[in-house]
Amino acid sequence: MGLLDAVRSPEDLKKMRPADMEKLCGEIREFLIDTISRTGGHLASNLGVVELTVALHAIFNAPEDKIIWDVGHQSYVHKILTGRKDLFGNLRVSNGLSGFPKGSESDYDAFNTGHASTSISAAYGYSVARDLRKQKHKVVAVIGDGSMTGGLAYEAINNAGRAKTDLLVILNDNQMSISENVGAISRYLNEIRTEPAYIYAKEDVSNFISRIPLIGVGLKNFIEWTKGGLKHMLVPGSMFEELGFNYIGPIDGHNLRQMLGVLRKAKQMSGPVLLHIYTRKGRGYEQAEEAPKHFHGVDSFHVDTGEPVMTKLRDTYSDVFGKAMARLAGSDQSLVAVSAAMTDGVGLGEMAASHPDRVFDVGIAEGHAVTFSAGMAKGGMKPVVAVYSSFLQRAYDQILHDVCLQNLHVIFAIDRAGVVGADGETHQGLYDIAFLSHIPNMTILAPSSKREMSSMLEFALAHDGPVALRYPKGSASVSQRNDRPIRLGVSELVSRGNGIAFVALGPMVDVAIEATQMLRKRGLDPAVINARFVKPLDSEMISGLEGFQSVFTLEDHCAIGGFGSLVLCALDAAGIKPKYFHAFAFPDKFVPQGSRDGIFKENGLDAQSIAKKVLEITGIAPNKTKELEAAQEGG
Ligand SMILES: Cc1ncc(C[n+]2csc(CCOP(=O)(O)OP(=O)(O)O)c2C)c(N)n1
Repeated sequence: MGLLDAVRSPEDLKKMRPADMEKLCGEIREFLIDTISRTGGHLASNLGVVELTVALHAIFNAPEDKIIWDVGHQSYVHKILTGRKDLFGNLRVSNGLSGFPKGSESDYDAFNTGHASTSISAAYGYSVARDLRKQKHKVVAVIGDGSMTGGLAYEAINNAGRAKTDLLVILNDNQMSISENVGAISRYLNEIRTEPAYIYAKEDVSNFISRIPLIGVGLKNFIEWTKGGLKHMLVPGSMFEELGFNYIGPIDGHNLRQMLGVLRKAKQMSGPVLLHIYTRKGRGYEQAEEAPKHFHGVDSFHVDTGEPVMTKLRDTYSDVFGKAMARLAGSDQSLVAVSAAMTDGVGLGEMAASHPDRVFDVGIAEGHAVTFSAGMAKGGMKPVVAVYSSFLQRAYDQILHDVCLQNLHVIFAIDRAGVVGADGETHQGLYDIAFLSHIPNMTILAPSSKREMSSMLEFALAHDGPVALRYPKGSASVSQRNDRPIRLGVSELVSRGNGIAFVALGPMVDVAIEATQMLRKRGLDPAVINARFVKPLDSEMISGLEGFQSVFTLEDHCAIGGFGSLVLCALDAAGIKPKYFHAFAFPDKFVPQGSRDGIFKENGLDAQSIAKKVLEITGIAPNKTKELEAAQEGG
């Protein structure tokens, strides 16, 4: 890796000749493929932005100039070029290199990202601040065509398009979101790319037209007379022009020399500029070019075949959900499913194949997904919005105002609730109970096993009004214990006990059972309750807690506004005051990346830490942790 090893910062890049930069691009691709094949991560998107990133750092002067990566999953090349290449061995692990831009990691990371469609808003904010402070640096937002399906991008364009401020937006169009991109804007971009009459840049249009035999000169005059009219036919990107941006493009984003030239020019232009480039997701690695969806985010894989090193997790909650949806869609013609650009991720692939007219990918538009579903519910359908917990944060008002206020029967299938692991802070699903449970009319459940996942979905479909079903990443527990039917606001007693009660939610039921086994070896006899419902809480179960000296709640959610706080309020309302109460939940801080097991352990939420803490709280042999460890090893 001769050239790449010599690049410690963008300054080294600036000294290179274009021919060497081209070679460097090849070395970067090799490095990405080799590294990500071992660490896992976002491969295809990064392979697609190699020339773009090299050209950006060659022409602009980061960190003075601000480069903002939308979503940020494509920022690996930027990290490699800004002094972080040697940290890639620890990509996405605890205390390692983040897979997303992070200001705390480097000054070159101008804005933290992880969720889509924020870059233009942030860049416009940076530009306005620069102007007010009479500074001179440049601001660049890099946004993919997938992220351009998110409404926030248009709010920013609408706002920035009227301003005179200098701002460069680079639209990296690879026709892919995670899956194939969807929607009318995507179609519009494709038309720009493929229409042969379209030409390189708007300012060449007059020359182009005047060269058309016979009519050229007359037509040119006519266009100058009716400026807006024919522009739509002949000038690419007129939609952006109408919105106040100077449009440049479409440009081949893999042609490095052309990219250098265009960026040099764009840097000198004043006002808002939109540079539209087209690239290939997965470029330079055959397997990724052929299956960009699969290589969007991957676990470790064999470079020669592209096959994963480890076998895929089986029976994840998403799989179980997806299978149940496909089955139920066959018998219930009113069932529809909505996804915000994550059809496969949430497990809806099977239903999309068997019932394509009833599965809707609305683009990266979670707010719209919810209100669109509210409309369908009003119209007599039974919508299930399947979305990751952290992305549902986008749709709080739509849930409250459009669904719950009208008490509509919309089901929220909240995937990746709890800890997600390697993606880190931006993706943790630790807040949904807090932002949903206070909304009137909302029912919230959490399955603790594969079996409960299906039966809770069936319950949600049969119930009326808004229902949220939250479940985690990873394989669903195969426990057979949950055989009693799901009834509104009724928990399940897993095992009777004395003195101590564990009230556990969703996947934490298995953890409570494991902690109980350890504590039994210490002579304690905790009861384990599978709460099933966050809301309404089981009032009989709450009354039953009166008989326990210690009550402990367990959840994969933050403590503030979480399940434990709801149980504590309910106990208080019932006049029950256990001697000891503790909510095992995540503390009031953002939870960084790591393995899921590691994160639970670090936060004292694995069975062993819980058992230890229970002993501490209840005052039983607080320091004899060795015995507890031995008890665990002994099974
Ligand atoms: C609000 C939000 N919803 C969903 C996602 C999940 N997600 C991550 S990347 C991505 C696709 C982005 O496509 P694009 O912007 O075109 O980038 P590309 O990977 O194609 O370069 C999606 C849907 C997200 N990060 N944020």
